[in-house]
Amino acid sequence: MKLGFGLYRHNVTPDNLAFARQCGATHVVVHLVDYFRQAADNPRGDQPTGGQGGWGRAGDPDRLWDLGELREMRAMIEDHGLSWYAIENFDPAHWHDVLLDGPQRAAQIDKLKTMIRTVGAAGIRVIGYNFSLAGVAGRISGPFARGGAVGSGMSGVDETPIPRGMVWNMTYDPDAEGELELVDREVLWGRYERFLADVLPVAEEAGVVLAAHPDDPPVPVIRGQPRMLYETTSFRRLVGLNPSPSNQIDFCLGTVGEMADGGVYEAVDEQSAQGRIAYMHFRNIRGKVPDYRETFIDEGDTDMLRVISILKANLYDGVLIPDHAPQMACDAPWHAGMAFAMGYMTAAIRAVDGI
Ligand SMILES: [Mn+2]
Repeated sequence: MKLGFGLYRHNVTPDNLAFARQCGATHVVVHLVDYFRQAADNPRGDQPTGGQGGWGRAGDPDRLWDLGELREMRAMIEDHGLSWYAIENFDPAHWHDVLLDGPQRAAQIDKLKTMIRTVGAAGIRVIGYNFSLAGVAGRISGPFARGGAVGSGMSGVDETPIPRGMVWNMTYDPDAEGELELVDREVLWGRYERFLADVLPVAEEAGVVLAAHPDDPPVPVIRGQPRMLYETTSFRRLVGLNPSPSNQIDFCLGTVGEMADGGVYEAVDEQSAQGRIAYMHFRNIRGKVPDYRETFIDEGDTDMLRVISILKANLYDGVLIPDHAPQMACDAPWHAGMAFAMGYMTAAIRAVDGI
């Protein structure tokens, strides 16, 4: 298995790429959507929690990922001795009506197909995504990790309705009025199946894997809308929707660890045995939804070495990235938190995998 590092768009700088390599990463996962663009309550720090205003404004609906731009970023990544393994998340501006089954659905499916082909042409093998209406919602931030390190958590479920013009915690139409009407969970699964049927043939042709992130936080209903990937067995249904080899999982160990049913190891085993895990967010937590806390990687409920042992037994060859990590008390809280996680992961992989 491989050690990777996740970077938000504004964090893709020569210094941070050098830092990732110095931490032992060989691969990077890049979020191309700018989650920090226009949200006054989301300063460019670690990661937004997902308040009622979401993560701010979605991007430009007419500006798709561009091959030249991706090649330029790839060259910068490779200049630092790293490989670009995955892009994480589509911009709601590009696919809101796929999620909502709105009037622009067909045109947006075409946009997604174009971008999947572009990603394949740029030599990037994986796109992580979230098929979710509320997206990241209702998380809190506080001194939850050892020694009062600040991280994310959850304390009860946000029941505030999602305003129209917002989906997956970003606003694509600030002028829309009213609230999103309630969508039935089975209707949502139907939209998901249709999306996969539309884009997976193109992904296969382009040599690209689509990797689904589970609903974060994983509760059955949040902001009044149902979720799909909130149980440790939900991945089984997702994979069953479409057998394409490009239908895979961005296995967020933190999110799956938060799931109420407690089947985290079984899910890692089942999905890695079937070769369905494209990459893993390697993050630890304490507690379950709707009341959990993010911890340092070595102090949570999940036995991280047991997870690596399961992956090794199933010959997992994908990437592990730290996802996010508690901020440490020093002049560089984000860097220190990530370096701590990377050091732990390096040792854990070496101890179990022998590399
Ligand atoms: Mn995650």
